[in-house]
Amino acid sequence: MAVEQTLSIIKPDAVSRNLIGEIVSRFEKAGLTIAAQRMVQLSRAQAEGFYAEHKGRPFFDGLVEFMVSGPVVVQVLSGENAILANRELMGATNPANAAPGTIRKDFAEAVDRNCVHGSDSPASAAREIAYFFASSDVIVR
Ligand code: RTP
Ligand code: MG
Repeated sequence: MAVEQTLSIIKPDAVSRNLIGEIVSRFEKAGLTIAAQRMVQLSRAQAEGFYAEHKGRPFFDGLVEFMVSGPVVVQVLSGENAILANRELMGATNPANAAPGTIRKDFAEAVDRNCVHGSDSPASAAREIAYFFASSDVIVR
């Protein structure tokens, strides 16, 4: 098993509904540790750059609009197989399809307001962590 880091975002819908603590608690109870964390109001350019892989998709403009609609919490989670472990805690992209006990099933209202983001591969994690954090900001315990 490999210790990995992954980029997590607690999205504007979850922040505005005071779910930061509930969500962080799930990460910690699952054995992931917070290696970096910051609240940020994304600019449009930041949100577009972060989701650049989806540019041109029909949901792209709405996704960017949503991600700048309020502050988000960006975090680096660290732990054994952190990338997949976080994706499993999050659940399916559409909360209607997410398994019981996942963050999206329990808290999210719709596919376009789905509470959390998590990196989907080691390459994405490396890019996304560097998008928000200097290496000196990331403290792996
Ligand atoms: P994320 O990147 O936010 O962690 O979500 P994900 O990997 O589970 O899903 P992804 O395919 O990367 O899509 C990014 C975000 O775009 C919105 N989306 N809407 N209306 C739609 O059909 C649709 N498809 C995707 C979701 O909010 C998703 O989280
Ligand atoms: Mg994704």
